[in-house]
Amino acid sequence: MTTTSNTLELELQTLQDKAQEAIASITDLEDLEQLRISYLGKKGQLSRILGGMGKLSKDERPRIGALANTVKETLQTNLDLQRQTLQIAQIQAQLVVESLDVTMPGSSRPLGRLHPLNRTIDRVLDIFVGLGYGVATGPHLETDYYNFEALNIPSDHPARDMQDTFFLADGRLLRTHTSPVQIRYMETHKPPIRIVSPGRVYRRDTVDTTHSAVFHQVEILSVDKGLTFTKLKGTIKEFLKKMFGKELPVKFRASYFPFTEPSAEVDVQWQGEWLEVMGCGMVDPNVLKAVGYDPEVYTGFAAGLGVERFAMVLHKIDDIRRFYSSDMRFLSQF
Ligand code: 2NM
Repeated sequence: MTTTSNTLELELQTLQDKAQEAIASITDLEDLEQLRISYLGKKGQLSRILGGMGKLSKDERPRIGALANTVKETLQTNLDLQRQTLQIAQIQAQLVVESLDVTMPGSSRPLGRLHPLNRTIDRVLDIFVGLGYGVATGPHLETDYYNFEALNIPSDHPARDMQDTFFLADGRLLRTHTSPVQIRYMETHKPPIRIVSPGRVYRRDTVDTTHSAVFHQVEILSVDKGLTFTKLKGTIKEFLKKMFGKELPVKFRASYFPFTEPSAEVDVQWQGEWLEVMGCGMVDPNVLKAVGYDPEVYTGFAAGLGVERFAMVLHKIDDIRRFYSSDMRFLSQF
């Protein structure tokens, strides 16, 4: 064995010891790759040592070559193992940082809800839709004809004072009830018809606990051959039963509306009190004539309720203005 081969053998052994120590102390994947390049890369330390093999004799070369291969494989294995260890450590660290405690309470967000007036309207509509009625809506700005004339309320009629009206300079007005929607519907549809009309209405009233200049109505209208007051009563009783959740004593008390004859107010006995909840009647023949229906062939019944008033008696609300004041302490109760 020559000095050169001994020197190379020693250098290889030293290289392996140094490299193994360095590999074990590395904690970063990027540093580990730099280390691999510096030992096993093309211009690395192992290549440099092997550059000296040219000086070896032919019979020394295989032994040193084999040793060099072993060193290379050993270092490669150590590098691979250390890389795996670091990768696992990196994933573990990431899992700690990114982990979520799914048992932690979430941040709650306030949930929106429908306004009690809209909830009341929706319930009324659901019931009449269930009875075969279609929903009809129309303009809030109306003409004198649709709001009054066609509804059998001529200009000198005292009923015009009953619903003091907001007029525009051009003679148009804010509808005082949803009935004009039904006039428009009858003008464009042949009987039989069954419609329910919800909407906002306007009256020049002094605001107090039971009056608002803007409020809401739902009106129903049915026109067909052979409709009678008895059928009107049956419809209203069925509606009230569904609205109050059970059958209650109901009273039809004679009243007056210009657009119905006969007319009645409907009272319902609830929690020991008689409550006036709606008005109704058989559509006046003059109204049927105004829309081109023959009152000798068709009869109609109609009914209307004030949504605010209905919700007030149902929920024992003392002041109509509570509906419009956006007070969450009030609104959250419904
Ligand atoms: C009510 C009471 C009685 C009513 C009448 C009509 C129409 F268009 F057919 F003539 N619509 N609604 C009516 C009848 C409304 O509300 C208290």
